Amino acid sequence: MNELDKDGIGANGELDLELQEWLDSLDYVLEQRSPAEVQYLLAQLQIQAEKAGVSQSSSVHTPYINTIPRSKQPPYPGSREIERRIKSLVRWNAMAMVVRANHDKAAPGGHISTYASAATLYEVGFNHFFHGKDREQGGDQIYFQGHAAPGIYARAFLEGRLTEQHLENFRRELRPGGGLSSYPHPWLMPGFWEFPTVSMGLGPLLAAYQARFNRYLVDRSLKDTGASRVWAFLGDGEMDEPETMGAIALAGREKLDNLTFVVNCNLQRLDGPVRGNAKIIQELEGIFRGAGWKVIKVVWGEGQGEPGLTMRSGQISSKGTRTDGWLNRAIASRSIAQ
Ligand SMILES: Cc1ncc(C[n+]2csc(CCOP(=O)(O)OP(=O)(O)O)c2C)c(N)n1
Repeated sequence: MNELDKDGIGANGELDLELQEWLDSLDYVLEQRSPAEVQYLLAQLQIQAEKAGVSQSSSVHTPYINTIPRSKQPPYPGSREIERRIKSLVRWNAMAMVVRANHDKAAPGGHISTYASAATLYEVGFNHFFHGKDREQGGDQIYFQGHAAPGIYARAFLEGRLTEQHLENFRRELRPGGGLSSYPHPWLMPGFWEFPTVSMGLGPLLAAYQARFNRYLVDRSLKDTGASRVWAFLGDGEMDEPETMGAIALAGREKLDNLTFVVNCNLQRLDGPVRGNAKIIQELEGIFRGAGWKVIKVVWGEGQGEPGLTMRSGQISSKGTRTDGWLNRAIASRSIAQ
């Protein structure tokens, strides 16, 4: 070995030359072979090194980039333009509803940044992933992030399922003529919400148990829930709750491949920023992967800071033995201020 730098790596160009040869070989097999074959070759290299005493500690983290590279992104299966316009209308109405409610002297409050930063995630879910109850085998079950309720109401308004009166009575559901509950709860709005969320940690835990119960129904031949997927939309602050951590461990242990968590990492929680200067996406990836989940990271998108939401259901809900996590970077929390 030549002159060494402080990490024990050759400081002159010889190692770079060696590295280039390895990279060229890798490029060659990447072109010629399938991803599984490349994985096999890399694993063999690692085994060979381990046998020689060169240990490569395994990591639950992958590089801080999108999991699905641009070259592997399929064409978007819809109209980005129309969908973006609908999303903007929904987000505007959600904001108007909350702001108007707070002009009332009762000032009932309401959140808007949660939905503002997660609007694209929900639209992609509604337009491309969620299955309704009219589907054979019952459709999907969705745990909406409680503080995102204004956006879900605003969307239902555009669909004609809620009236202006409902929106005017946001957070005052007992008013004459009806209104909307602050948060999702089937007791408060039986025809609208399927599950209660909002006490942070409740959604992920209920979702994991729901997914496990769905498996139980199949295993006992009580009901065919095989095609149902359970979704939970969560904030990065909510990931701190002990219930959330328990849910991740339970789902991994039980190999619940019918469960997807979508975590909107907008870096804020009511009482302050999430994790100061750390990379929350990386931290969460480690927790999920460590518990046996499959993680898809969406760190950036193609333009204007929008995430690259071009995943096919085949990728996000692939029938492996693992559960899905979908980590998304903050995209639009700024919109409330504009
Ligand atoms: C158990 C519990 N503790 C405290 C709160 C009060 N609270 C409401 S929203 C929130 C922060 C949510 O942050 P995050 O999960 O990151 O969601 P975001 O709104 O940023 O998308 C807190 C602490 C709560 N809802 N539940």
